[in-house]
Amino acid sequence: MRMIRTGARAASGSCRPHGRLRAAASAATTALLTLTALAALPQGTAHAADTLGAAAAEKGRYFGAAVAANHLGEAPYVSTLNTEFSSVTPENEMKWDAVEPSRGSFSFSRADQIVNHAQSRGMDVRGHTLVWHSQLPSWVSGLGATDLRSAMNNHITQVMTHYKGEIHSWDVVNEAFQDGSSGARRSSPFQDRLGDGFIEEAFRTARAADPNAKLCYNDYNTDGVNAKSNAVYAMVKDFKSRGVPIDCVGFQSHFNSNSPVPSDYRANLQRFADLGVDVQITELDIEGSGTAQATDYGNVVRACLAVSRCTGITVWGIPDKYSWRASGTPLLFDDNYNKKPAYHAVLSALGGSTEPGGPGTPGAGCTATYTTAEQWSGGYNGKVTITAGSSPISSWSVNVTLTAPQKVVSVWNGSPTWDSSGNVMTVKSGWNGTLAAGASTSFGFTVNGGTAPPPQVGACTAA
Ligand code: 9MR
Repeated sequence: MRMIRTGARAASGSCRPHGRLRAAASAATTALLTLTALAALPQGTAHAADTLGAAAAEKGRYFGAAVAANHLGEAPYVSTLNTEFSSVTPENEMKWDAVEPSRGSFSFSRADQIVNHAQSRGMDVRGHTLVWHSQLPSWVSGLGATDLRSAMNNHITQVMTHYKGEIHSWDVVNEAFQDGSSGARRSSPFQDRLGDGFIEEAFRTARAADPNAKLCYNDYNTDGVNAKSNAVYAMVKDFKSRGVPIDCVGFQSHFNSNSPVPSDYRANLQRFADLGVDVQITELDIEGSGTAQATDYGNVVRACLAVSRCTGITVWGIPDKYSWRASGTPLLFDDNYNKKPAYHAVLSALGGSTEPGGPGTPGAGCTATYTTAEQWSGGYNGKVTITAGSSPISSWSVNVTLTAPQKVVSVWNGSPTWDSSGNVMTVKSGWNGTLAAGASTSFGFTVNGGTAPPPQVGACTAA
């Protein structure tokens, strides 16, 4: 059956819009249902989506996952994919070694499996990737310049034609720049034999093959402003000024403690968008767990939402166990497909609804951490930082216990009451009770009557 369809794709050589039309029809149906649902709600009741894809759609974005064809037989994998995501990226199935393992011999069956699944559910598909130094069959690396040029252009043309009209964005060239401070292109068969011009040539060939697909350059370690992202920025700026067809830049966003979410992440996305291209977060994963991981995920989503040309986010896998970095538990679902705090932070950042404290919402509530801000002989200023868990909160409360003769003489950014002993102070939020998932505020207090022992700060409770 696949053979017939593949043959038809190749033979027609023209746009096969059924996939896109089906997706559009499905989007229209969703829009209609959303409108109906909104109309049915009592006036004044906020409507909040309860899946990643639906919440992102309400913000005009897609929310996707990298998908591996060999997991499509696993029921909870498929149901999580179908329920939560509106876009898929084949994790490995569209790479050169998978689709053209020997010269001129194309094999699309694994990738087709993913595309068919996506289409049957009205999901978009990101194409990943056409020209990359990795997962490149050895026959390509062995070619001389002339042969390599025609092999590259043929590869782009054949693959894009097979999926013509069915891919919303293609990673045309992947990871062509070096890490570090050089800003140079990475050595690869393409770079070494064809020179800098191979990237431009690949984009021009891609535009001719499928004029309706968005053409992206995709890379990692380009998420903040740095030498590597500056080099990519200069290339995109040059392409735009010379009319080389490029529509989008993908920021892979693989984060861990060595490569944390940069503080200028949003600003970096924005400066690329300002060049006149869309930006997409293409391979998001963040190693870690609990509140810290949730906070990072929420910040990434908020950065994308703050940039109008950030059109979508793809996480690089569904459950942690299938991540390329499984030991770092970097994804939104645990090995049993339970939603992690990071999931709730993402849904909440997208404006979706999560049930605070409900089943499957570990990390909801708040945490309180104490530091001594200033100290002098006979007293100190204490500071307590309150951080919301994986769901937004509207008020918080913390107990602070002092040891006599220490006494609190003033409190700011919180509203205190004391127990009968005078040693236990309960501080409740005032104006600063409303916190987004993962967001923080603090209150402070001055103590006279000694500096030791430090105050005991109890558990934070939230509503
Ligand atoms: O997740 C992919 C993993 O299964 C492959 O073994 C690996 C091979 O290079 O590629 C992984 O995906 C990469 C993506 O295609 C490009 N950016 C980096 C990703 C993580 O390595």
